[in-house]
Amino acid sequence: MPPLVLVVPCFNEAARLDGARFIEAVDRYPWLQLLFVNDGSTDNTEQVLRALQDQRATRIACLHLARNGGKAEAVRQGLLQVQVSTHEDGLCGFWDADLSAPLTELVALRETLERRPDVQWVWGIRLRALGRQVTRRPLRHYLGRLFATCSSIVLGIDSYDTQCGAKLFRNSALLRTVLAEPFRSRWIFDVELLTRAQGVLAFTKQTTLEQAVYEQPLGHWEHRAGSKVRSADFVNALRELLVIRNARAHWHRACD
Ligand SMILES: Nc1nc2c(ncn2[C@@H]2O[C@H](COP(=O)(O)OP(=O)(O)O)[C@@H](O)[C@H]2O)c(=O)[nH]1
Ligand SMILES: [Mg+2]
Repeated sequence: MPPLVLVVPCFNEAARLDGARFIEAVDRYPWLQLLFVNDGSTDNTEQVLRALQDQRATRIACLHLARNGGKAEAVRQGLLQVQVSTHEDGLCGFWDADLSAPLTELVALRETLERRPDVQWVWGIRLRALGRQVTRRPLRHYLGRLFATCSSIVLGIDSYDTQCGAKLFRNSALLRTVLAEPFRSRWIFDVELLTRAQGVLAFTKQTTLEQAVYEQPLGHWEHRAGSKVRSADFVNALRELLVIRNARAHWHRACD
């Protein structure tokens, strides 16, 4: 069972962070380690995370960033730290701190990586369908569908749901390469990850993005209050699609 280090970005999460659920997960899954990235929080997040770390010091680590740089950079810093400190055969990922996706969802996502050696990344998606418990606010759901359509038109990548905060990766050269530079987008770095990976894979010619990335519907997702994302950020997200499209040529050239 390869170890899995899960990066959990936290910006002012002191009131929302449910420490007991994280402790329960590390106790239940011997392969799981947590790396919380405190992204320059101005509330008590640092103290809350230190108390959590003290409870399971060998399984829970924290990275405290001095200044708030946004989720994209916090996740990048966390995943980069995992790359230097863990084994090449290992797994990593990132997960939203509010546990909209419960940590029990890790089992099925991880199982796909074990069963499918050809797959590099397994990304959770929020597919509303019978037999699944996916509860979202209608506005967020429909904006999400619209965004996926726009993203597919602008970038030609047919992802169903790039913005779900439940994603796993292999610790491979592909991941290290796409993390090498800071993201240009603040809101939709997940789309930028796919675009960068597309460039790297086109260069190495070993596989395609469609083969390397597997979108897997979650069994359970539940809307949590206290989101820092506003509906108005939808416009920012659309603008960033164009930024990513412009940067794509630069990135693909850098891979050549
Ligand atoms: N590092 C960092 N994380 C953030 C920031 N804003 C949000 N997050 C984290 O991103 C995750 C998802 O945030 P949330 O507000 O629930 O967004 P939503 O679920 O997409 O509505 C949580 O783990 C947050 O702590 C930020 O400025 N910096
Ligand atoms: Mg959330």
